[in-house]
Amino acid sequence: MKTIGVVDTTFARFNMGSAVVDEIKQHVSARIKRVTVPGIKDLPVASKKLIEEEDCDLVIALGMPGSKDIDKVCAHEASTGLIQAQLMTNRHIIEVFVHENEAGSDKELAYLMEKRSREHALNAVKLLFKPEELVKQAGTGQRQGFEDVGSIGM
Ligand code: RDL
Ligand code: RDL
Ligand code: RDL
Repeated sequence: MKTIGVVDTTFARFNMGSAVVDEIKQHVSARIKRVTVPGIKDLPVASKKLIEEEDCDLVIALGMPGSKDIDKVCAHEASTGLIQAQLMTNRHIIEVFVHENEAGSDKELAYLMEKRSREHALNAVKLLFKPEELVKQAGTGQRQGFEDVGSIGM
């Protein structure tokens, strides 16, 4: 049985991890290892530990960069760390970030955080269990959260 790691943060304003676990369970039977860290800069090592110490085949890393400039720098650093952890372990870490200022209200932010988390959970399931389904979606302008933008050609 495959193992999926789920790591989220206490900094985020919506429980992204729970949305992901719920979504995964609707599609496949997989072992799930869940941990929570304070913030996005703690995601890379937590993800690497899930892969190396808990034998996860793939990790979904979830977080909410705040709206200040310092938070954008923090998000870039976290993202770089997540990519480095993927290259060190040769495993996918699906980064699910929702920037606090992508939404215009708390209600829209909650909607976006849940929707993007669930849509990337489905991407993770496809990567791990049915990668050919992603090939079918090549070039189709998929987005996570708000509307897909669509294809402009073949
Ligand atoms: O290792 C402890 C903290 O440094 C770490 O949790 C950081 O990710 C916390 N953090 C910031 O320090 C910051 O300036 C976060 C943000 N911004 C942010 O926008 N989102 C976070 N954490 O999840
Ligand atoms: O690991 C899952 C995603 O984080 C990853 O697929 C990203 O590459 C998705 N992505 C963004 O998060 C983003 O802010 C993409 C873009 N922008 C982009 O401009 N083009 C992409 N992906 O192909
Ligand atoms: O085209 C509009 C948005 O997709 C664009 O503004 C993205 O950059 C927003 N975005 C992020 O900022 C991010 O950190 C997205 C993702 N992650 C993501 O994983 N999937 C998205 N957008 O569709």
